[in-house]
Amino acid sequence: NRLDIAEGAVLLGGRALAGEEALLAALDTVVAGAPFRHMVTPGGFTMSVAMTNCGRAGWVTDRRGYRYTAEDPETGQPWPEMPGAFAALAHEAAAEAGFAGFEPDACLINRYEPGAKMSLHQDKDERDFSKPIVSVSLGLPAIFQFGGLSRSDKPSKVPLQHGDVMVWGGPSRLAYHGILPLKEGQHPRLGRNRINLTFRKT
Ligand code: MD5
Ligand code: FE
Repeated sequence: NRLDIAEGAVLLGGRALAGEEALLAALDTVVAGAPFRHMVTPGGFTMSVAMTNCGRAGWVTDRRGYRYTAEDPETGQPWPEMPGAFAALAHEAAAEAGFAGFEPDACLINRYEPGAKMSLHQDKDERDFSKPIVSVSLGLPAIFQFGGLSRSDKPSKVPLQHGDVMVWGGPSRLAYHGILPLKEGQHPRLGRNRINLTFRKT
């Protein structure tokens, strides 16, 4: 169940379903060590998406800017280790999409409740854009906006469901993208939440 969305952008529909319980158990362990929090943008806005991280590096934002840190600023402790089930899924999905040898050092975990959104942006805080980004959708469905390399390119809409895995590499690595405000709903396993695991090599 593979859909090519654009050059380098591959949707592996339902790819995370077989390992879902292991992923959710690992997620609970990560969140116990590094709870979700609403970070503040450099412009002073509190994000509607709650975030945490695991792996050697974690993505953070505050009034000083966006960056990767080795420690959770809330606890002063290293981010929780990347669970084996996370790393294996990211590695396998990347290989299936044509990006062999992907070893992410960062996993940003986004939690969307109904109404939460992510405005159109590019992911540019990493050093090596030849590495893909792997993203895993869990819980409530969302509508992903997939744009072009210019902010003004009109984005297309891609529905993302529980268990879908997307790989963004090649020319799609720097495409503008976002998530439309989440619709109200109840997911049997995750309630009123959408969780997205975003794997990156920083
Ligand atoms: C999400 N998160 O669903 C998305 C999944 C973020 C973010 O955008 O920055 O946390 S990652 C989607 C993505 C990453 C890199 C490139 C592209 C999409 N793309 O080219 O469309 O919470
Ligand atoms: Fe992004």
